[in-house]
Amino acid sequence: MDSFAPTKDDRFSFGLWTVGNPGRDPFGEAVRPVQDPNHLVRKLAECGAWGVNLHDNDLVPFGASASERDRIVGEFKATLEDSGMVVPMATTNLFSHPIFKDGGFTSNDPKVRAFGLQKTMDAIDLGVELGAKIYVFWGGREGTEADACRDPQEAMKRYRDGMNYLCSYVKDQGYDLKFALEAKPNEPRCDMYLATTGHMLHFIETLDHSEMVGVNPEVAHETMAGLSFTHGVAQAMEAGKLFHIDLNAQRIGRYDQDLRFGSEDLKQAFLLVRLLEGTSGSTPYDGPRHFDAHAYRTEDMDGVWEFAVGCMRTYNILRARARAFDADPEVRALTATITDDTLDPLLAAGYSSDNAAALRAVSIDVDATAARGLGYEIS
Ligand code: GLT
Ligand code: MN
Ligand code: MN
Repeated sequence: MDSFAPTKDDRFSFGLWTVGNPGRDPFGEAVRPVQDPNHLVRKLAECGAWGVNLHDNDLVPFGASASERDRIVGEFKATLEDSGMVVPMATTNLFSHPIFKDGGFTSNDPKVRAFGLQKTMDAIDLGVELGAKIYVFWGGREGTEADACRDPQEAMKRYRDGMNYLCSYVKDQGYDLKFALEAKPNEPRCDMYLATTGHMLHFIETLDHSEMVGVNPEVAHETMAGLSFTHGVAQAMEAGKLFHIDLNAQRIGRYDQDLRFGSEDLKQAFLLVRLLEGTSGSTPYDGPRHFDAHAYRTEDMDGVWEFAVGCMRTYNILRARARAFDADPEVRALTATITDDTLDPLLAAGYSSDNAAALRAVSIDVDATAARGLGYEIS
């Protein structure tokens, strides 16, 4: 019996575009055949996944007629039902079609912005019909190469107008749906707007209905820029804004690799799982554990299913390691908060002129405090 084998209780999900990724890249053609979404759902269920996510066009081809759409969606719902799988999240493809080549919501052309809204409203309807509670926005073409093409302040205003419009649409329909914004610093555009989770967190606070909007950080996207993913996620959690997460692996400075979870930088992966699971005592993340990754281009479909199970098992192994780490008395001693009967109440009381006078009167042994070794190198 494999104690790390994934089960539905782990709430692992994959995008149709991940296990269905045919391995195409800018330099080479597809290496794997296009997969039927229904087949992908059945195989994911067999592997121990709980959920499947999709872009509108992962399921319904661009330009399909209404009757074709209804047939495809009906069959997909039956497959979900049979396999006991759910659709926790859905999203819109606002990056593949040539109309979006210079942005969707931030385009200079109102026809493009209007089409982006039309397409997203249709895709939101589809996601809700399939049961999605989270709607992800990755602005894959919201950025520039010829940066003088628009005032970046104007781009922010248009991005905000788009989000406000769609929040109002969801509220008007009475949908039980939250938005999660996904940042990426570059690729496929030279420079993308709202490049990091931190940029997104501020932008969200400027929206009309900020309470229904959070973030969907992705390991690869923060790591590409050399940032600490764990710190970005922690900031989002602390703000109550971690609505969804994209787990994968990435080497710093590369293109968006979307590698198998834990296959690079295991220490960051460990710290991330520790944070999400709250093993050090913080409040855990309770949303889906979503893998936005794909198998190496060297693999056939057998390799893809090895990859999918590998993402989930690695998460479960790291969760067990994180629990053991935080239960270790030596770790607990090294990471314990230092208490001080005089300073703790003074710091907790916050500023007033009396408190500041009292704080200033405390004598702190600076040299002794600075000289203390913290023991983090202990082995
Ligand atoms: C695309 C992108 C991902 C996003 C997907 C959702 S689309 O695959 O690379 O990071 O999460 O829009
Ligand atoms: Mn992603
Ligand atoms: Mn990515």
